[in-house]
Amino acid sequence: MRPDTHALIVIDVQLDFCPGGALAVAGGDEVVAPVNRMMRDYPTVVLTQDWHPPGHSSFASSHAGRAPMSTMDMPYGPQVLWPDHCVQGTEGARFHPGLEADRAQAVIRKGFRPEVDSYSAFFENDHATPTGLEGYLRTRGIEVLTLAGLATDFCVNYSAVDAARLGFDVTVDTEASRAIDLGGSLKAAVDGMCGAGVALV
Ligand code: VGL
Ligand code: ZN
Repeated sequence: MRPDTHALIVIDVQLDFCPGGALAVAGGDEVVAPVNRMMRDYPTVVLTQDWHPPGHSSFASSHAGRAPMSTMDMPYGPQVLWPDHCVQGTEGARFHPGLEADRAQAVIRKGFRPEVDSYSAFFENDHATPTGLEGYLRTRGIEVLTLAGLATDFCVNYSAVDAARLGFDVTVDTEASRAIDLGGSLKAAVDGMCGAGVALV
């Protein structure tokens, strides 16, 4: 068992990001077994859950004439427009049924504000609005984070870079993560994480 200062952050292991889901990540369901194994080693486990209201501004369907996977300028910067996914209360928003979600002490839901997306577990995509996860971890004395889940190049990447900037010691477990890889986004994410001091194993 890891020391009490360590936590595992499991990013968005939800049905819509698994094969057959609305925004399926190739091999997304393959992270379930390694994540379950890792959870046994950590005294603190936090799950994140992408949790959008219907008509969310990150959905291509919310913008007339816009195709999924295109990019749109938002007041907070460029935003990829996604197929509708992880709508609050729907089957696709549920955790993968094989995920041992009962092991988690906290679940952070994100992306619930209609006008801004939230890739990171720490801040919304305006890079300013906190989710509260930093406070949760700090008040519990946690300093060392391992991240795993979906997707390596979006939510895992943004979460890892924010965590490193906040001063946490951060490792991403790439075997327990899978990427969307949209237009070179995986390479950019790996470079960005390495530049921010995130360890990739
Ligand atoms: C994610 C795109 C949109 C993710 C969430 O979990 O990586 N990607 N919403
Ligand atoms: Zn989303």
